[in-house]
Amino acid sequence: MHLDHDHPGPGAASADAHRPDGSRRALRIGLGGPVGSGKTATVAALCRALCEELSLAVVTNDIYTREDAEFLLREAVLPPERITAVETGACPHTAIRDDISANLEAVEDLEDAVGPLDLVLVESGGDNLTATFSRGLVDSQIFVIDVAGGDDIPRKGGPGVTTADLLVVNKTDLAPYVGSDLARMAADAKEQRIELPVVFQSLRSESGVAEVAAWVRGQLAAWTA
Ligand SMILES: Nc1nc2c(ncn2[C@@H]2O[C@H](COP(=O)(O)OP(=O)(O)OP(=O)(O)O)[C@@H](O)[C@H]2O)c(=O)[nH]1
Ligand SMILES: [Mg+2]
Repeated sequence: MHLDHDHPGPGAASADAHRPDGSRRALRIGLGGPVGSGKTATVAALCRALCEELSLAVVTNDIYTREDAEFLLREAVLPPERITAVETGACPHTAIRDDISANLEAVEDLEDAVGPLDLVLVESGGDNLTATFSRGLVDSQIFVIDVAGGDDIPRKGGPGVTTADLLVVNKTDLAPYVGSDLARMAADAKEQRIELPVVFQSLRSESGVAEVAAWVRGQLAAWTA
């Protein structure tokens, strides 16, 4: 059991940056956030945006199924051997924060099987605003919320909104239909996060995941520097 409720902030590396053979392991980025906010869709778009330039793999977490992994396999965003599902069987945050052993094993097995890898994306099962990843599992984390979940979510705060290395406010295309005030969401997010970055995106728009992909490239540059 690995207990880690301590989040030292962006750029803080998790333990063991090297593999047993001394080579640098892949950068691990976690994606968390409420149910249905667009985590899997963001993972899929990131794979499509980055797979030509990077060696990458994905670990998904679902409570009782492998649906997110099956979606990514159906969409063929990566070759099948680069996508692994962890069935958590309990609250999603347990597997990404409290007992990270199944996820660590999945990440390490992927590196052994298809490595060397530059990047592993770990998607948490959809959870509430308090869910964050252990720094023993991921090096940085993206918290994905969406405009349809209510434009008061950034104001409500919680560790995902306030401490994630990147906050993504997804589905901006839906804002006019659900009456969400994007300017208010941006102001509230700024107040909660001060200097930490926030990206507003619509995966239905032409620019799609481009800004998040650029952020990932920046994280990777810092990791390999
Ligand atoms: N309109 C719109 N729909 C989106 C966008 N991003 C994702 N969706 C849709 O939102 C739904 C949920 O997306 P997912 O990516 O499955 O959400 P998730 O956060 O992975 O969900 P869980 O893993 O079940 O918590 C899907 O029908 C997506 O196609 C977006 O930017 N705009
Ligand atoms: Mg998902």
